[in-house]
Amino acid sequence: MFEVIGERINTSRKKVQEAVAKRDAGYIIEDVQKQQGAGAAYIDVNAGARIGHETEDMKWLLDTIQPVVTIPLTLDSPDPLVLEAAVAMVEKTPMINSISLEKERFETMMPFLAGKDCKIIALCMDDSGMPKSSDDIIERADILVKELNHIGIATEAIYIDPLVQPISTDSSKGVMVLDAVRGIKAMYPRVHIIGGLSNISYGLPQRKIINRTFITLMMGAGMDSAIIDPLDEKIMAAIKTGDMLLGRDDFCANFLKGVRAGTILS
Ligand code: THG
Repeated sequence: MFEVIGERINTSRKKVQEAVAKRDAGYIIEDVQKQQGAGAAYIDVNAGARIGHETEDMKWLLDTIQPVVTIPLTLDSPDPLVLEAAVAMVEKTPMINSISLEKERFETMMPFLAGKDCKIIALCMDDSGMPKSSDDIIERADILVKELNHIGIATEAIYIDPLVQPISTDSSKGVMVLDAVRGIKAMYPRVHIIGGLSNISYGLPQRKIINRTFITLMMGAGMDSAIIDPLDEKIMAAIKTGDMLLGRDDFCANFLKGVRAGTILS
């Protein structure tokens, strides 16, 4: 089944930032319980927006969230030191978000990840920047899988993020990432493909219909998880319907459950 990573606990969101600044645990607890109830498989935690406070904010968020959810956490930071502090605090096997091929990040993250029991999001990013073609994405994914396998991380524990880019500035960006996902899955059928979606619609109006259509195309290409808002019923309905159409919903049971609950509508 498709895995939804709930994206809402991110201090780039105004209300979350306010709650974190005030140490308002009630707001955070209610939000994560809603995300879990809506079907999130993981809760992404990103404390990056209050400059100079990331480590302490991350620790406070983990202390606040961990006792009230049964699902594991996705620890979201570009800073290896923040990730180390966060990994040391979690009880359930976490998903680490993320490693990339950027030299400094790669070289500090690899020794730390060696032999660890965790899931890892690997961004197809290197020091030359965002990938420029589907072959670029595939080549970077190949290096990431080989390197992570080499330090004892199983392919099944790797989530490749091909990096979705805006279609508004270059109309080939959708096809570029879809081709890349098919290429990566042809090479590594057991690797997971993950991503944020909102970048595809950046700069355009009516973004949600773009994100929703794109996620079903990505699912067809082989994406099996995404960092999204699980409280968005329409995108969740598209994902459940996609799972059913791709043969991942025995007897259409989850689809029918969603219809009975009133969350899946035509
Ligand atoms: N890949 C990986 N990790 C990621 C991303 C990715 N982590 C961060 C991000 N992208 C995904 N998380 C979010 C969290 C919140 C929002 C978007 C992505 C969000 N955006 C509102 C918007 O775009 O309208 C902001 C509005 C607000 O302030 O509330 O909420 O791609 N590996």
